[in-house]
Amino acid sequence: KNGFLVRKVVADSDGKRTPRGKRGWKTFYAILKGLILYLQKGEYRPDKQLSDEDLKNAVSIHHSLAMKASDYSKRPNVFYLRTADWRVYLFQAPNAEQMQSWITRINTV
Ligand code: I3P
Repeated sequence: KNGFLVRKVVADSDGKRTPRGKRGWKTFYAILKGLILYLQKGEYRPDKQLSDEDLKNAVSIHHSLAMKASDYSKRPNVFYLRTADWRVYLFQAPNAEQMQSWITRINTV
């Protein structure tokens, strides 16, 4: 599954609160391949290669959990992703249908 997602990093590994200055919303083109969610920066082209920075932003979704962020009301269509090493991200999908589709895909790999 692919598509645009806007990401906010809430907690780093071990659940440590992400420091100020690194908590802003950023748009990525997300590519879910196997157990990795790749987050590609910049303009989308179908044939574009992942940069070193993109690879650093990749998230392992093995033993992760995605769920609707019902407690987050500043933006619509936002879901949480909690990874096995207790990183926490918020992702904003373009619409409710896309949000549900990402949640289902992430939770059923
Ligand atoms: C963050 C940015 C986020 C905001 C976050 C800020 O600043 O303004 O949009 O989250 O607030 O820390 P920076 O880009 O300097 O990291 P919201 O959009 O959810 O308000 P937070 O620290 O309360 O999460």
